[in-house]
Amino acid sequence: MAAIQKIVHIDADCFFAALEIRQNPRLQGKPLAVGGDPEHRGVISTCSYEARRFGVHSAMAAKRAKQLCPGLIILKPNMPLYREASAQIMSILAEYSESIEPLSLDEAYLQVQHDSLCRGSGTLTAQHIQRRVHREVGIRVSAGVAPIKFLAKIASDWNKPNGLFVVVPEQVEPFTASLPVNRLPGVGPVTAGRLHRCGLYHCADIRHFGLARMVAHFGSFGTQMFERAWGRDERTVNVERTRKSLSVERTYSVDKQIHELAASVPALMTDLQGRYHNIGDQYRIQKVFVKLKFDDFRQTTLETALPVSRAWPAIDSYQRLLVTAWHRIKRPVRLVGIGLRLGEESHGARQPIQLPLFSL
Ligand code: TTP
Ligand code: MG
Repeated sequence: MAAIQKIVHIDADCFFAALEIRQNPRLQGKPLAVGGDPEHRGVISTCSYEARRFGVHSAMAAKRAKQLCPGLIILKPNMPLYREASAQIMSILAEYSESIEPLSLDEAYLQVQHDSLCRGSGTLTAQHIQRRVHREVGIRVSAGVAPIKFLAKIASDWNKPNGLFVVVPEQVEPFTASLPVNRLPGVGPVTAGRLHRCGLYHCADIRHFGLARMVAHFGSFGTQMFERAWGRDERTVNVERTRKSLSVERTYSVDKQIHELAASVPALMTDLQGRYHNIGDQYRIQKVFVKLKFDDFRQTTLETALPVSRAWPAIDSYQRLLVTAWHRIKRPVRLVGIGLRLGEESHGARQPIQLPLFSL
């Protein structure tokens, strides 16, 4: 049997907003967001917990956020500030483990090692990191500890903000049994709705439903959900993680017709740009791609190289691809996705692309 792993997942609390408050403490306690201009179709990147009480959240149109919370202060993003803080956090993490997998500017997995500081205790490692980030970076991070990767990530979200939640090996089985299905990785509101329609609300229900029926209803993702529902996740902390693509997609409540596809692109591109910044935007964009899922659940993807001269794809490059892809099946569309295929770092010599620990 493989040795039990100890994995810590760290995720900063309202990262961009917390750094803005650190820079200007008078913002403390106020509903604050970082994002684009409400008058120019701007989108919220994140917001303080005070703003979240009004229903404001990431990826929401800034205009809508202002309607929900008229007193909302919206600041423009200051990426250099966020990158510097991210590098500081990652270098603190590096003191606690040699195996770190950064997922974005404010989030990483650590494999706890026996011979490291804190001598192999996941809980102590998490507590030390939380204290040090607060003291040295001036913001709070939440932490999750578990023997399994996806549970460590769920655990860091469990008691946010400034939370610490530990799932010990004996708790894996009962903890996952009672986990609501929308907590499983990759399960958004649409899949959660489909699971609920099958009578599946908690992971225990998925276990009883059985693998065969999960696959019949949800295809290969059904297998993954079934595995996770039993608390199984073979993945280890992946130090050499390379990012090859980045994408965003939307499932629409009413199917779209061909003439409506072009209008869906600007909002998707704003989301994509947010994510690209979030991974540190140090990757060169090599190709753009689109994905369409039709009302009969058939899907197609299509990609094309980005002209070398362009740093960021033009809206019409996605719009043209969508139309070409649509002509393959010619049916109403339930899901539109757009994405980037990423190449080596945009600055510096040719080398394998990694998420660098200290220069995110
Ligand atoms: P998250 O960790 O998802 O969010 P957060 O740190 O703001 O809040 P939480 O306390 O729930 O963890 O993302 C980290 C940063 O990435 C966030 O501060 C802003 C940026 N971001 C975007 O720009 N667009 C997005 O859609 C999301 C989700 C995040
Ligand atoms: Mg965060």
